[in-house]
Amino acid sequence: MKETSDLLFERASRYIPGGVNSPVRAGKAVGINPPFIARADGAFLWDADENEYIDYVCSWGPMILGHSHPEVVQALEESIRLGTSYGAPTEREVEMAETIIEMVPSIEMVRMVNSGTEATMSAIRLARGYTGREKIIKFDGCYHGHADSLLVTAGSGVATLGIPGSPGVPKDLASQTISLPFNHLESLDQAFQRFGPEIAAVIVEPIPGNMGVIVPQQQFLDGLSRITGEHGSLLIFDEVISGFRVAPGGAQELFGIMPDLTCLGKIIGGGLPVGAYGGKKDIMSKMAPQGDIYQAGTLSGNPLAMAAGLATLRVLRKGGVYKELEERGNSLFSDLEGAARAAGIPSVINRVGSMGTIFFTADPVTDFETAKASDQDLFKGYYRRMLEQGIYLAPSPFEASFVSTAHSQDIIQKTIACAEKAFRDL
Ligand code: HOZ
Repeated sequence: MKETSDLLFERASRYIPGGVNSPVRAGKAVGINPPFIARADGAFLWDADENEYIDYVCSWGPMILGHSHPEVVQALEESIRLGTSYGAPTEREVEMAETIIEMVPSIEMVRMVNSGTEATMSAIRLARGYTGREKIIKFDGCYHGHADSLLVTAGSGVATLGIPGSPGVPKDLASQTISLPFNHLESLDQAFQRFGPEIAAVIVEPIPGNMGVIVPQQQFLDGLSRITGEHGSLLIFDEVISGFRVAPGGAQELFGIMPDLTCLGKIIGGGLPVGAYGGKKDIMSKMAPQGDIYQAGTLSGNPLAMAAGLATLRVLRKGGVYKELEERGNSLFSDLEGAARAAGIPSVINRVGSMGTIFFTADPVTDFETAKASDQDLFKGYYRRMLEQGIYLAPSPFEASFVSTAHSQDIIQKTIACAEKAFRDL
């Protein structure tokens, strides 16, 4: 029964484009009307009709401690009594900057913004201003938010809805973006042979999560760092999803790479709207008012977002959290793989720590082409059967599932039992 959700969707569709404030969640790719969520706690969500779901979307990544974690709630309760926005510097922003710099290996200086899109957009402007060059390289299926320069062969909603590129992006700007296949160093080499002196930056999700999860080859990431260094271009890691998720210092810690700039978001706000970009001091100090490259924001460093983010990072820094996340991620995804195999469903699991994706295909999934070759009808059938049993997954084959510290082994085993049934019925 989801009568109330359906009524809400009908109402929403009258006044909000497609009835939603972000496209993927409308559920078009899987042919559903979305449940409207009323509340959340731990690993669970409840919709407006009181249906209960085990949540593997985790707000698309931020809820690494589960929903309404007591330490985050307490920090917010204390903070809200002190006012909600000042548009002025605060001690908490300094604490946040210090914490990020301690945790993320390559960051020496950082600027807070309000979303991942703002972070990547600002990092691209900085790279262009710093190098005096205009072209950028990205990778097919990587999604870096919806800024004009970055909506080229993008993942996430753009891939889910099969949009080739968005109307409204000036052709001249899009032509400055070169999109290459992920995990293919040769194409990158060739692009640099041809355009090297014009390339301001290479931006990459070091662990792509927006075409489903793709595991990067170590030599690919090493190559990105080497080639950008040789050509005087900047390497930008978009760690909006992988930051604080796969290790305290993100993918750059896991793979031992020092990018020039890093974009952050999601976890760093503890579930409140936030983003950040940071990197080497000589580059970051070009930002206004220290330098002349401009970027600003009234709500940047918002005290509530800082309080929730700092509380989340404090919990994550306690010993054993990442080991626990690895164990739970491993249980979920390896048992899922076993269940699909037992049912004779061809599948590939791509996982890094507590983020992963099941692709319905027999062949390895290493880039956007191979991700798109997976069986999307099978995904649709699987998604709907899981939702019917109260398992809330991202409604797209091109997104990640996330496990939080609130997903106990019991919850994971209950999920596997639902998957077994879904695979049997497919
Ligand atoms: N583009 C985000 C997922 N990779 C958010 C989707 C949504 O909130 O609908």
